[in-house]
Amino acid sequence: MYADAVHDAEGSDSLFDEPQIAMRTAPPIPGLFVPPIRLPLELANDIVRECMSLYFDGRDVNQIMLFGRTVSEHSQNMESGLPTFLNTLLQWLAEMLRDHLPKKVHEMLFPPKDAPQRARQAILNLYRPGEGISPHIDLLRRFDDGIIGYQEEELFGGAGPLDRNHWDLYLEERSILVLSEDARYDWTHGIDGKQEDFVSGVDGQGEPEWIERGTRLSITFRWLLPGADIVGGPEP
Ligand SMILES: O=C(O)CCC(=O)C(=O)O
Repeated sequence: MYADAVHDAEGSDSLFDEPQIAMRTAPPIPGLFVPPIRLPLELANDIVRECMSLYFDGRDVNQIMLFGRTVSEHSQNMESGLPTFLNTLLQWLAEMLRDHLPKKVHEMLFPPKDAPQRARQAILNLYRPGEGISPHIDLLRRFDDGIIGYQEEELFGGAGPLDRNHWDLYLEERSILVLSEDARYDWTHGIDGKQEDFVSGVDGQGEPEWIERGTRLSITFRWLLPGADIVGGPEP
């Protein structure tokens, strides 16, 4: 995954077509968090199984959007509207991210039960090797601050020098990413459509290596802004 400052119209690919080296740790973009935790293998396998059998197997689709409902304060099921396996994932994320995010960010992503209820949207994206997603900022008038991403398979990265407004980040299998504040509003993010990525050595040690892409499944959660669940009007 890479991040570009929106103000940087030129982008920052190497002038000499040298491959950029993907970082393995998050660049210093305010509001971007890539905590050093991984979804447990068993839970990850369950999620892949559910996603593939419910949405992708035998169908020529690579993206699914799911919408949660704004539940009433009397509802027992706080995540009503999303399938159970996504609620299980959210519960795990809420627990595990607690020690890795500022309290304010954690509460934005996982509000206390007595906070006003909001509706989540989940997007499942399936990427075959060579596929990516164009740089973008998630829709400003549809989604609020606070985006959680989970990726099942390897991604890529590469790091520009510090004085550039472009960063390449290699996201390890089963890693978690949070976009908030500047990272959500002032930077675009995207995935180059490549077959392999040039990635820095583990812990920044050793030679960079080429890593072949596999099939990648990502799940992202967003908050719908009030009224954004009503479709059919002008695009927010
Ligand atoms: O698949 C990803 O990790 C990113 C997806 C994304 O940027 C999006 O759905 O807006």
